[in-house]
Amino acid sequence: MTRLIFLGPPGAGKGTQAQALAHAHTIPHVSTGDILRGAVAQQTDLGLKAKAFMDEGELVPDSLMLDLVRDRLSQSDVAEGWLLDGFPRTVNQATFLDQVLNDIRQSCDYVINLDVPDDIIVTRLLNRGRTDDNESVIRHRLEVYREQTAPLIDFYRQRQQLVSVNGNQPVEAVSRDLQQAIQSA
Ligand code: B4P
Repeated sequence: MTRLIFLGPPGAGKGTQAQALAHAHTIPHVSTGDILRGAVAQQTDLGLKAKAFMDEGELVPDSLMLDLVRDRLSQSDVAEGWLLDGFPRTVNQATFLDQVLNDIRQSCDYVINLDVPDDIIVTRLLNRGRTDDNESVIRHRLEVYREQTAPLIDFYRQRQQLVSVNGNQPVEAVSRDLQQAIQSA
């Protein structure tokens, strides 16, 4: 059974690594970014509300995020394991996740922190070319990350759940280091 959280700055490769690992372990990859983009594409109520925040590089408010995550983690396909990618992004979201996991009698095994320098991130995201991938929005997402998400590194380190991996390597090398880190953690 595998239950992992992927942490790291925007463009660190959370989605890339979580998708590959989920496939290898045949467990669901739960990406809040993918869920939100799906909602935007389908123009649901959630999507219509979230779009402006995503386009600006802001976090989508907790009033939209929390129930969404609780509902997703209560579904039957994630009962045997999950990879959570992009959630939590704030200490408040992490505290909420603790409560949800406690309620459903689950716990997270490890929190994977992918380390990548800012300049590499900007280059990667400009190449990815999503609608929220222009330079000023990327720089703003990095600021939001430093202010609101980076404190989670210490939050999980103090709980001895943090595993850091160098994300500034070719995708296959990151995957290899990630597998080794999980096995030896
Ligand atoms: P996310 O979808 O989580 O996206 P991300 O952080 O930009 O990307 P990720 O780290 O997954 O990078 P990827 O693998 O794609 O968030 C998007 C937005 O949704 C947020 O800004 C926010 O508005 C909202 N949101 C999501 N969750 C939220 C939450 N919990 N609360 C509030 N708001 C929330 O990789 C990036 C690129 O690099 C790709 O092109 C990839 O091919 C490339 N790449 C990956 N690994 C590489 C490597 N090792 N070497 C070279 N290139 C690599």
